[in-house]
Amino acid sequence: MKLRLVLGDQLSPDISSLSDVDKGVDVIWMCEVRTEATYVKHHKKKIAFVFSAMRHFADDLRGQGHDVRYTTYDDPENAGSFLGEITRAIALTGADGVIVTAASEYRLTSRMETWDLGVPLEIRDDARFLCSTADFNAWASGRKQLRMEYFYREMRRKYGVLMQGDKPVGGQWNYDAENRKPPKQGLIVPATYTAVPDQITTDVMDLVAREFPDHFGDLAPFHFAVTRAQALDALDDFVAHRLPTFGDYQDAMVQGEPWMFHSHISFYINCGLLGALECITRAEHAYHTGDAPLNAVEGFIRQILGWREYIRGIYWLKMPDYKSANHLNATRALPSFYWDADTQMNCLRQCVTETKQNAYAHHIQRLMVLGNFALLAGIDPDAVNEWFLLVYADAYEWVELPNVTGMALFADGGVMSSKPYAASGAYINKMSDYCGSCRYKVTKKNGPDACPFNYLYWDFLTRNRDTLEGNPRMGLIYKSGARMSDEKHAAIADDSARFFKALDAGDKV
Ligand code: FAD
Ligand code: DLZ
Ligand code: SF4
Repeated sequence: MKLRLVLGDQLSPDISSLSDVDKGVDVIWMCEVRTEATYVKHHKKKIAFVFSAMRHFADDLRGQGHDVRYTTYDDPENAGSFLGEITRAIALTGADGVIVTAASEYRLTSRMETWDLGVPLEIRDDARFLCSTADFNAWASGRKQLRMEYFYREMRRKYGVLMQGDKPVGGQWNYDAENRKPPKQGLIVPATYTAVPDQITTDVMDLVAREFPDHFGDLAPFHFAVTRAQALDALDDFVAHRLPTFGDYQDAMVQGEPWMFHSHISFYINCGLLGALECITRAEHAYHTGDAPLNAVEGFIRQILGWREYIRGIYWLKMPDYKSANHLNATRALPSFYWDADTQMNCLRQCVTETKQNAYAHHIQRLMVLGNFALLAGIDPDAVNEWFLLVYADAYEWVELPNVTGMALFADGGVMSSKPYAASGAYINKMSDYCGSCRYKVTKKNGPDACPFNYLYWDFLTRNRDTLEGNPRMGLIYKSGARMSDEKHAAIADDSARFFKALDAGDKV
């Protein structure tokens, strides 16, 4: 008799640990454990989501006739960790072996490899990703530079997605240039999918309120899908109502519209309720039936078939060193407004507030507002990573770390992106309506009323000149900086020094 351990982000009926499960003989073990719920102080909504989805998944498996043993967080017998639980499970069931799918994160898989259980432990590959770590490593080996675009094209060919023979449908691989429309006035954004919490979710919410009162974020209202059927409804809802416009407004931000035209399915793909390929197939089908244009469908598919797989490949290629990367030697503490949104910078106030409410922010909010500020202000990557890992319901280290360390902070020195995603207030003003109701003036470059992103942008370039000036993609910007007058440079330095002094003193900036 084998024990099959299923983790909270392995809620897929086709998970490799269950592929040959012997119904009526083997025991499937699932557990809510303190170590996982507290290795960072996850957003309350994230814990509620994972626990509720786990409990529903266990019920689904039971409905299919499996023997599932489930340890709830408040069970007095709960051993508090996976190792403790699996040791207890072996003693209880007399299992002669344990089978588990490798954890998605280095932290856990490396620990699992050291488990001494007294019975054989089989750790199986996670076959749910569309590019295995071995295939990614083979693709990466010998390349001087890793770029997502070339990886993505190979994935399109490999899976025959949006292909006409060996050519991309429409003649172009990438319609990114058509995915950058600023929001127009009066844009109507469809509501996101909302599920009504059932008794299981309500019980979990009570537990989270009781056990994790000091964790970040609002627990209610809670409307995430927590079953596979609901997650499929959420996917259908996206394809029907938001996919057609996804491409146009992929980079746009609108005050009071946290969800925009994005899919809001990362939570479900990452925990296993949805398969990556089925999301891609549904979007491609909408293109072929004429229900969504190519720029939208290609843009969406690129995120999943390209970015998601690429990010995961980079993670396993570069761990464990990736975790301590700090190419720009950034050391500033995380400002308190990342927790309480108490800042006069309206863009940051909106993005933190929505993160707190929803355990979600869309990509451009994460990258060009929250990440951009951390980059410009030189915030310690460890602190930024911890924040991003705990605030979002879709956050697991394999996907969070490369996005933060690589994409947002350039802390990996260019493994992920060829240049830092640094931007002044002009970008945020172009892609959002945040600046209109900000205390700062985005058109002002210097002085106490100027948008801090404007002078911090140039201060960032000056501070990191030695590291960045040689980057071929930064040459033009450094040349234009060199044309600025000495007075202008002095004003930038003064404004930045004043801003940082206030920030570091804990004043409201
Ligand atoms: P959509 O915009 O609708 O995109 C569709 C899907 O594509 C997503 O559901 C996701 O599965 C995938 N995808 C898109 N971009 C990326 C990307 N850069 N990396 C990996 N997958 C991607 N994503 C996470 O899943 N977890 C994280 O912890 C996370 N942290 C991030 C931190 C930063 C600083 C940045 C810049 C990005 C981060 N992302 C993370 C990527 C991206 O922002 C989210 O996947 C996306 O916002 C999820 O919302 P959505 O489902 O509405 O995505
Ligand atoms: C995110 C999470 C949380 C909060 N709690 C649990 C848990 O109690 N039990 C569990 O099996 N999984 C949980 N998870 C998801 C795990 O953290 C995730 O499976 C691993 O981090 C993958 O490396
Ligand atoms: Fe953000 Fe600057 Fe615009 Fe204010 S003016 S919202 S700080 S970009």
